[in-house]
Amino acid sequence: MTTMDWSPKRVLVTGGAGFIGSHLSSKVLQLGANVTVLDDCSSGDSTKVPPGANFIEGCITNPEIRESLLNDADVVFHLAAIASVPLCEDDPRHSDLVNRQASLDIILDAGCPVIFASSAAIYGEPVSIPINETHPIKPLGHYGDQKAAVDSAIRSLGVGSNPATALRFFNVFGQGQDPSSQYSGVLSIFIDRATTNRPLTIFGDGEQTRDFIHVSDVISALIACAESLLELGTMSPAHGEAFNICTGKPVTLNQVVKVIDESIEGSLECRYEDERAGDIKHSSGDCSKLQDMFDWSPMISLTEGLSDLISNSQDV
Ligand code: UD2
Repeated sequence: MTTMDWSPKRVLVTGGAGFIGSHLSSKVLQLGANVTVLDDCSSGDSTKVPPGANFIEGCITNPEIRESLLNDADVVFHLAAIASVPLCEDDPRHSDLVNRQASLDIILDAGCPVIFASSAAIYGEPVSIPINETHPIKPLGHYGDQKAAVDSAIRSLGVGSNPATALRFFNVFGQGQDPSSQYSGVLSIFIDRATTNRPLTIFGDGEQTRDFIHVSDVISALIACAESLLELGTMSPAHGEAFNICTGKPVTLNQVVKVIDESIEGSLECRYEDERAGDIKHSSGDCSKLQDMFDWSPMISLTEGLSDLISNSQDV
């Protein structure tokens, strides 16, 4: 779907050793770009940085590192964050430094387009479903507050700034998501357990809904926005805007379990436990803004994405 020649481009991926960032770094390398990854490996893993990328181990809060890398970039994908909601709650001062302040510095100091990883967390408990980009911004905790502050700053940029856009990720899944933390995405946990004959734990009645989007569709959205900002600058329809990155096809956890059950050999055991404190019941996004503005559509269905994850974990 790419229309641009990436070969002369210098691409900075903050958080490029993480789940989404490492997929993105591989893709832009394949497109021929010169890629630099900045990651402090607090949650990322340096072994995920693709060969061929220039890897700088450091934090986005370090002004010298930030300045020197921004000076050498033609486009920045800013994905680095403390993405764990409980970690942000435990240390709001530190998470504010990383998720809000350093992010604002990157957006204001970059002399080039910035594509920022915002989050569906900024919507809080939905008041209407499906959630479109005009839905009220009412985050429930520090993580959502910090993402909302940067998202809002991007939306207030004028034509005199550098080009920037915010992509609000819903529940991203795919190969390479670490299942080992209790805060990992539910699909990586479920697949890990289902393929090792361990029971799944469902918090609540399993009727909560989520809009799961495959990481490869997230990457194509990031690239579509980057190309538009690179080509048109602040005249790009993405500049100063925010977009939902989702499928518009929510599923319940019980439906997810059914798909996994049909895809694995053997029987799947599920245990129901109390609902997780602070959980949102329904999350379902509307992605028509991005679809209408760019030639983008989610391509990988949940069933395809899950069966790919299952076959890969069974190959290991
Ligand atoms: C996502 C983000 C979170 C924050 C939040 C904002 C991830 C991993 N988390 O949380 O960072 O942005 O959205 O709304 O992307 N569950 C089970 N069993 C398990 C694990 C989870 O039943 O073993 C349930 C969990 O209680 C929840 C659902 O699965 O109802 C999805 O959980 P999640 O942690 O994958 O994602 P979510 O949407 O709660």
